[in-house]
Amino acid sequence: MIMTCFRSVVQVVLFSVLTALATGCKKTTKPQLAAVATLKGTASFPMGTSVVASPLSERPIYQQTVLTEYSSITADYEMKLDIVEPQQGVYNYAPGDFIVGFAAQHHLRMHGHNLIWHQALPSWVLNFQGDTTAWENLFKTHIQSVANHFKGEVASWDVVNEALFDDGTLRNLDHKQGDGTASIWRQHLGADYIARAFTYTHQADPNALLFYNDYGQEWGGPKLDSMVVMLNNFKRRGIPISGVGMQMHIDINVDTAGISNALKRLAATGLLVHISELDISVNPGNIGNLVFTYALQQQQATLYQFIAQSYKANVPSAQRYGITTWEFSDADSWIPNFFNRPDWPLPFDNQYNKKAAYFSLLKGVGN
Ligand code: 9MR
Repeated sequence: MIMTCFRSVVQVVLFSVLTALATGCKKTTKPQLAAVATLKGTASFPMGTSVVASPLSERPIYQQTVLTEYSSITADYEMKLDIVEPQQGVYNYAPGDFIVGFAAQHHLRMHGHNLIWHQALPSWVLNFQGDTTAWENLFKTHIQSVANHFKGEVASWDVVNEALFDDGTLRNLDHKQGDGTASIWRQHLGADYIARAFTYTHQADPNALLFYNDYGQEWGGPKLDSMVVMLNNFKRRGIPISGVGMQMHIDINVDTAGISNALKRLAATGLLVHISELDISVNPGNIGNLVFTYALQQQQATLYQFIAQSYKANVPSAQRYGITTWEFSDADSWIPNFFNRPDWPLPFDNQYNKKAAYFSLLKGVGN
């Protein structure tokens, strides 16, 4: 009797001690935090942003956001002709090298931007005097020097940027002389210079994927038509082109059917499709004292989600090169400076906080 009682007491004490120990153990185990979703962790295709070297090296929140959210980067301007060759034969690769070094160190895809553009040209190019052969030599030397320098470090290039006028014809100096929209390349090199730019780039870096990059495809009409004709023509001729970039500098009044139509038609070329410079302006009317109201925030957010969903719906997965925004914080967007107006086009606000646009983009890229 005494023994049985003793045994029960021991059992109760033992049970209590074990329970206490177990509870104690549980208490000291840290609760598992649910991982916070990120753009790159959620999308099944690369998520990119353009970057500038100085904030990337100097501003911790900028660098941290790039590393947390994105798997691909593009340089805003550090690889353009006016920066890499400010004077003929004088190369300045340091800013571009910093960005490609950052990409390599953190295993980010590096998208090169750009080799041939009618803007961002230094005066030595604008004032260059020479015959057709001399121009061809300048053109080829520039392309191959830059492609060769970044070879093995960039995955891809925007080889030619914005070669078409909005009416779908090729930019050239005869068309709209003097207003800055013409192309000195077309003037001196003839209409087929775009194809040759691809061939020259491919000779210098056969492993890089080569893109034609432009804006306004979502308008449909002659610009999209001409682009599709040109891309199909390059494919038929065996010109080494891998993809097309749809910049998508759009605003909240955009016709969404135009976006889906453009994605569908560009995907039908069989090329990779990159949404390459996305931003969504909320102040296309240039209103000086505009307030970024809740309604505007929601309107913008809905569009970000729509674009991601339309991209998935219209571009087959094997052709999705990814979605890249042009910078990621409103603090660093080109739009307020360029148009001299308040605007809030990107997924992060001026303080690098996530906006409604961010959460909708995140929802849109997920499955
Ligand atoms: O955002 C870029 C800005 O910082 C540069 O000063 C400018 C000139 O190099 O280029 C801007 O980027 C443009 C891009 O290269 C092509 N599509 C339009 C972009 C905005 O103007």
